[in-house]
Amino acid sequence: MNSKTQRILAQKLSEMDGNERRTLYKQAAKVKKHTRSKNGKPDSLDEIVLGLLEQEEAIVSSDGPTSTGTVVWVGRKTCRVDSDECALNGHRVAVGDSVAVAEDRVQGILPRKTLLSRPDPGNPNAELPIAANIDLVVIVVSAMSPPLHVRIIDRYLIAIERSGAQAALVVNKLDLLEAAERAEELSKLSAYRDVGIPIILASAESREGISALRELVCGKLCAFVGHSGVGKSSLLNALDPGLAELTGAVSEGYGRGRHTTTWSSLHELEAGTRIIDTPGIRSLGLGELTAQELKWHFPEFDEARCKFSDCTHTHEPGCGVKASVGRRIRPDRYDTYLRLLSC
Ligand SMILES: Nc1nc2c(ncn2[C@@H]2O[C@H](COP(=O)(O)OP(=O)(O)OP(=O)(O)O)[C@@H](O)[C@H]2O)c(=O)[nH]1
Ligand SMILES: [Zn+2]
Repeated sequence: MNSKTQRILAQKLSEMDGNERRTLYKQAAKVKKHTRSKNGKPDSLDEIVLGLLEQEEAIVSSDGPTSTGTVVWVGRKTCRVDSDECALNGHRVAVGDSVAVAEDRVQGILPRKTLLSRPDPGNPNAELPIAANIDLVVIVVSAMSPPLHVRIIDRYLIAIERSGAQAALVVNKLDLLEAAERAEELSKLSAYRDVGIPIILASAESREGISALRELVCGKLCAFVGHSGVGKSSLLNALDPGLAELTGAVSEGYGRGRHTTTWSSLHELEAGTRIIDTPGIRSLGLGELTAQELKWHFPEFDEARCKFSDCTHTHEPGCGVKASVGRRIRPDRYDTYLRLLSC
């Protein structure tokens, strides 16, 4: 970055408050983590920050009167931006996106803080957006009925890690466990606790843990994920009785074509807390985890340049990935990989 661009950046940063600057640099760090350099020389954090600011300005100052808003629902050709229906205009928007709109047409997508996505089956290098700008993904499991399985947690964690959002774990239906059984069930989660993922023990039935959950989601854009029947709707209902009715309406509305436009996939709780609920989020982590998908979720393994093309990175002597654990590859990421392989 030369001194002129440094001055431009300093000027732009001086017009922002401390919070805005922190958010911007966090966002830039995520961009840096998920983009590979084209010429072998990665962009510096400052260069990425400037790029994000310029991208935002270019979109907002495009021709004609432009407003910005949040995408609350996405259809095939249109989306809803706050309460207005707009043409997608060729943009691949996701629920949660901030977009610029002019004449009821999306003009551009503002830089995303986070992006939950899945690999495009037709193109291994492309991704299909599921939801944007989510701050926190709450993984819900139940202590019993259905019993606690950790594999699904790992499936969600790799997707959340890639998105840049925070993860938290809620163990629901604690009321179904005898006090003596608690310790044994919860020992299954020690690996997650050790890496600092917040864990809330809860019961939508007895309301244990509900105030801790409310505190956790407060002011954030969240998604609740988990197997069917673990109690996601019941927990949302415990947080806000009006909300569960809305989410119920959305799930019954799937596949009803254009009528679904009257609904929103983004629901507001008290204190600016918002919950995204879409078919894409509901199907996250379900289905077979293919070898290609596993590879897509661990891009840092590629950088370790294991010299064996068909290596499982588990027991092979001389494996480059194993040699990088604790250096280029975080040990907890490698543990997640091993758990996913062994199930
Ligand atoms: N004992 C007990 N039952 C619960 C609790 N939370 C939910 N349930 C019951 O578990 C069942 C499933 O709850 P839901 O809230 O519909 O689960 P869900 O995760 O939203 O399920 P899907 O909508 O299918 O994804 C219902 O019969 C609830 O009454 C709890 O804390 N304790
Ligand atoms: Zn290897």
